[in-house]
Amino acid sequence: MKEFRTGYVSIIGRPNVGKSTLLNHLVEQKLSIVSRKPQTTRWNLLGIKTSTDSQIIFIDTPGLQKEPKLALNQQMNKAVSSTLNYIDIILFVVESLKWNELDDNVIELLKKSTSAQLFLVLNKVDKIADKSDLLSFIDTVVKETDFSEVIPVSATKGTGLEELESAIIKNLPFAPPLFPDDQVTDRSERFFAAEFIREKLMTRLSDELPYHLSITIEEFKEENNVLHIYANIWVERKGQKSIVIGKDGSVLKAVGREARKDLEVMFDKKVNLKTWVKVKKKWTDSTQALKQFGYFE
Ligand SMILES: Nc1nc2c(ncn2[C@@H]2O[C@H](COP(=O)(O)OP(=O)(O)OP(=O)(O)O)[C@@H](O)[C@H]2O)c(=O)[nH]1
Ligand SMILES: [Mg+2]
Repeated sequence: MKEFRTGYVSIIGRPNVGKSTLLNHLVEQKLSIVSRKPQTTRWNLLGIKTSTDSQIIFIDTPGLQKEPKLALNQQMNKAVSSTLNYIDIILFVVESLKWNELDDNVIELLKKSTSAQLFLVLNKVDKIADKSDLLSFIDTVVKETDFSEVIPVSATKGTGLEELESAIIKNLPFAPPLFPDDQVTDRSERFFAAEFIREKLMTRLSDELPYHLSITIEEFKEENNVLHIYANIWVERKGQKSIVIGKDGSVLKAVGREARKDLEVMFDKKVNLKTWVKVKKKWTDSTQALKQFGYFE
């Protein structure tokens, strides 16, 4: 019998390169929220993939930011660093052909803070018309750093994901599994309820407003086969509250409807979702508020 391999694989990169999309496609389930805006992910999230001879424990992390000022953003960066001392492999995700100084910032941190194996994952290759551009991009990037693997992928289209997965498994240590084979994440149902609501708000609201929102779940109970979920949406100012609610409650209704659909798929149950919008001044820069909203684990 082949020996079993198990290990932690952290997905790290600057905001918006497609880390969460990659996690979802690797575990073949929507766990992590995705949006077109940078800084969507705020917490580390495990996605566990178990097969007959391996268990890969992926960690999706927030996009690493350069010198963040607000307490919220500092906490997001800390979440990334907190994975660095126990992981086996890092998937350093970049957007193909779009290297910028934030990528330099990430690679600098990785080089100085971890001895884990470094895989370079070049995402969004579906956007490249001329593949020779990709080859010259790879040439430039690998000159600077010693990567154990360099793998072009498209997280949305699924290109390269099998190659990525087999390269990961080959490089994991021999060890028994750490989680039961039917467990796919470490997060609670409440966590997903809050995140799916936030995702719909991020998609629907423009500009800066999504960065001033946080969700708490006040009630989560099952009665007669229906899940009743009551959530607070926290904003920083009164003006933001009326935007989130929308004219005659239109925005909040649409968000509730969309989030409920996703939650019914995830929990395989009917969901009754109620939301309230509340103001907590300057919560993004208050350690106390961040604790109350669950940002410190
Ligand atoms: N064309 C294309 N778009 C992609 C691909 N992967 C992700 N995207 C898009 O890129 C955007 C950002 O994706 P996310 O998965 O949220 O990126 P992220 O790195 O997790 O972002 P943060 O959580 O903000 O750090 C979304 O609009 C995705 O649909 C890909 O392979 N091809
Ligand atoms: Mg993300």
